[in-house]
Amino acid sequence: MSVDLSTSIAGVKLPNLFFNASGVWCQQEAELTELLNSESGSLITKSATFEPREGNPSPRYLPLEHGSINSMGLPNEGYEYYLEYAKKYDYNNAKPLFISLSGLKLEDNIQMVTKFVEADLPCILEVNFSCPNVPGKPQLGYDMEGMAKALRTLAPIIKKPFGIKLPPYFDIVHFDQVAEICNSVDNLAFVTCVNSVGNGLAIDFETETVAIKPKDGFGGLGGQMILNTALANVNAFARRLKNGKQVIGVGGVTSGKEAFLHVLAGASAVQIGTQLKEEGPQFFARVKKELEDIMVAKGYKSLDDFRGKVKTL
Ligand code: RRO
Repeated sequence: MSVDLSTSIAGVKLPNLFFNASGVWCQQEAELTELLNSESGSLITKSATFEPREGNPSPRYLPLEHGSINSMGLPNEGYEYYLEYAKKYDYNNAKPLFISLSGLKLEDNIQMVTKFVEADLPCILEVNFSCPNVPGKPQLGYDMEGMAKALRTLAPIIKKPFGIKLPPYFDIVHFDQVAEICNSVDNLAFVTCVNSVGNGLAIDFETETVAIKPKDGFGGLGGQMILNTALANVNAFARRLKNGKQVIGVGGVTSGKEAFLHVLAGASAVQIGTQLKEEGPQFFARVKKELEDIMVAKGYKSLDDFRGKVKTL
């Protein structure tokens, strides 16, 4: 029996549900080419700011026993680099292109989305409301009024379906509030849950020293240790979003099993962060095969057969 891993996001078909989480393997064109040559179903570029940025001092990423910590500080080539990439991208290729934008202020996001709209390209925008690592810049995702204002401003400019990258939330009231804001924006087509769990601290027992240099060692947590937070956020938004709005799951996927759980919680696509960084783009072939094997064993033929169908007690 063959199974179908294809999905659609914002009305665009992906040959399979897997792609990179923005920030991993996607800052420069050579990395994006490797994603294109992998078995991913799509690809997304590193969050772009208006101007290029070097980001925070190194070491700024470290794998941990059960995941990772990072405080990259938004290193990127500046939005024009990704706009040029999007202009020359071959959209006949089966993989749709997602572009992540992360302006340091609303005015920057307005200017960047305007440039993408003017270029009239078939790429899909994911606006990052949740970078936890720029010193002195609290993330928009935890400022309900700021997020509502940004969405009310950006959505009419973008016009087409687009998405936002959300931080993890830890309170039911916050799920309700954010979902209400999202549901009020017609062309918001998807939310990507979750960005890294912000401002964790890893300390080496032997050397009694923090793991990364920026912000006295504070950084976003990713990988296996955030799986359950990610699943909760995926499911919370899948339950609350209306009118066909979708959830892209990200967080803690190290094999087909966690990808299966993300879809069961309600994810329409699944992004890979830490595991892609550690294993490289060949991870996509493995995770696809593992999810296919799970689906065969359980008798599911397509993602629709079990998406969002987690049982409660
Ligand atoms: O570049 C980063 O430090 C970073 C970003 Br923009 C983000 O959205 N999430 C993350 O874990 N790191």
